Amino acid sequence: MACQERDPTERRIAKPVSLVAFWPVALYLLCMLDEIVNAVRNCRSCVVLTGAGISAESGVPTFRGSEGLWGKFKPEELATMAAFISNPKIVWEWYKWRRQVVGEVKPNPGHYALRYLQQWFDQFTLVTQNVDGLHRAAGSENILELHGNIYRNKCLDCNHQFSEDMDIDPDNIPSCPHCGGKIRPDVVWFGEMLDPQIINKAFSESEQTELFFSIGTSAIVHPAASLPITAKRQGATLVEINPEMTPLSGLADYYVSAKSGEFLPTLIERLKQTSPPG
Ligand code: BJW
Ligand code: ZN
Repeated sequence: MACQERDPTERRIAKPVSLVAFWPVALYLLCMLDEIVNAVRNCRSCVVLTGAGISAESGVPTFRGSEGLWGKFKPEELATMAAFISNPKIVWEWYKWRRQVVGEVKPNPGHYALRYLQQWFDQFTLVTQNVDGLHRAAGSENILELHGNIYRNKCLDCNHQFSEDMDIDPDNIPSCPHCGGKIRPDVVWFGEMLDPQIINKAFSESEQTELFFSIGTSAIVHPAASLPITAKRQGATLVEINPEMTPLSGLADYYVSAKSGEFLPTLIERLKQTSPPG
């Protein structure tokens, strides 16, 4: 159910602009901020979907866009089962490098803002496509990791998960103690099914939620990209935060063209001023 009575055709788009040169637009952005604050105050349930963009301000590269990983590396050579079977050494070298990158970074103000946001709701679910563990590091709870976790390993053959830290040597990939299969990173590659329990829970929360935030995702990789569409169809208010427009922007009730690490802390500050949690 939608939490606010509004004209469903109404759509708000905010762009970051110089406050001096474009003060009417800045005022408009402030009005939209207040409307999003009201949506938070009036809704009891919230689902947040995050993508690589929320970790960009921590220094984790995104996948798409000019600076994205897929601009430098071919996904079909690194993020598919076929790639791992034909060249496990290259795939492990790539993941070792990425583990090092995410191991050196910290959550940013966007991650921390989402930890605070959960306090304003009876039901709050954080669904992330990210494998970097930064939401947990920021203290968020109730996280659904759709695409796995880069620090975890699993067996290629029997799927057994290994949560303990394992330093993998790409020249000497360890075998599963249960079945002898090769150890691989516990992430979801293209063409692979997501964990049914996790994706089903994400869909059922999205179907029931009153408010849905899509943050820092290009919204093109399915099934994750179907979650905000499902929520909107079921009557949720949809807010998108992304400096670039995506296929979702036209559907969103509020499209905020801003960095999550800048907009989300502003939202929390405004919420604290006008309606403290609880
Ligand atoms: C900022 C910012 C700032 C920057 N603040 N924002 C239906 C239709 C068509 C295709 C399919 C379909 N269903 C399934 C498919 C196939 C495929 C798919 O979706 N392909 C599309 C590319 C078309 N999906 C799958 O294969 C999935 N499996 C599946 O569906 O199984 C069933 C099935 C199998 C076979 C056939 C059909 C069905 C699995 C998908 C797995 C994705 N895996 C990866 C790698 C994970 C492991 C790893 O990390 O190594 O997941 S790919 C990569 O993309 C990664 C991400 O989680 C995912 C999404 O990317 P994300 O997070 O959106 O990042 P970007 O880079 O794309 O966008 C960043 C955004 O941030 C940008 O918009 C910026 O503007 C923004 N931004 N700075 C806020 N400061
Ligand atoms: Zn095994």
